[in-house]
Amino acid sequence: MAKILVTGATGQIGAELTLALREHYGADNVIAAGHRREPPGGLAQTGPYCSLDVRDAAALNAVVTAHGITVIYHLAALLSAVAEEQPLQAWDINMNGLLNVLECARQHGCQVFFPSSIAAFGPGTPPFNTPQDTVQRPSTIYGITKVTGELLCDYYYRRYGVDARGVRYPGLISNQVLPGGGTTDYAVDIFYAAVRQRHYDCFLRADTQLDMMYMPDAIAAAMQLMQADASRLMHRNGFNATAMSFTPSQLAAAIQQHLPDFTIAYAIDPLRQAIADSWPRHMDDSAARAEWGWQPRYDLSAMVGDMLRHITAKLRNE
Ligand code: AKB
Repeated sequence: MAKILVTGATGQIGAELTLALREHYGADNVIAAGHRREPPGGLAQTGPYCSLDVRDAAALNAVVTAHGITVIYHLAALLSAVAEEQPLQAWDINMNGLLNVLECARQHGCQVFFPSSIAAFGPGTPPFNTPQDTVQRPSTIYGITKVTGELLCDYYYRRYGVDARGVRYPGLISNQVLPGGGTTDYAVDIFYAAVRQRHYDCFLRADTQLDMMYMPDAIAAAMQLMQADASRLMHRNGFNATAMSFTPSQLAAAIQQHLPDFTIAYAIDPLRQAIADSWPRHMDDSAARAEWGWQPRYDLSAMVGDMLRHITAKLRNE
């Protein structure tokens, strides 16, 4: 039976992934690790939790040894906008954290999941039907850590046989834990504002088209890729994976189908707009579909209906 460690387990992906892994592999087999000393509600009640800074290699090794870990989902990282405010810290957490995880995986024979991002591309990348293998010259520190991370994972596989795998996530939309400091966060914030005050001031331009994915699909992608037959994988890390691609004005129109009095205005944040403008508009994810059967369940309209239902219920109970 797999013994799984999830780093960054208190974050947007980590919190939901931990619960899904516990459901699948048994609660005691999934150790959640986060930077907070006290685990947040759901994580504490459903299984083991430890406080861990991934930059501390000795502490990471101790957790892996103590629990006999065989698989690491490494999600601890700073996101794009906050990384741009603190580039040195972003490098430290994103790169030294990953290097520690890969070294630990090499020593203990663990499988590794590393989430890359659309941020691994840059202004020189073809923006539409962005190929799986193409120019990767990101202009953000976050993107630089993601493309370097993809290369490091490939290196550890080739050089040491570490079974590292990963996808390039687009913007992720979810309703449990808020994203912290990303450029695509508007696509989550908008739902809370729509339900609370029927109005949202968007920090990206109306026509900023980006790839997106609903969290249940993001969780399924990670688990499916990790379970995929290795002999079918031509790539291993940085699989393009998307579910939908829309602009803020298209998302607002989809919300207005449910809440006709919802309005949107635009108050552009130059930092996040510049980051978004450097990313592709819509990726070609045919390699993921062919090599491990990637198939998203939620399109724009299914995601919007589900998000509004969940956020309405959540805010009613607050
Ligand atoms: C961000 O906006 O930084 C992230 C991402 C696309 O990687 N959501």
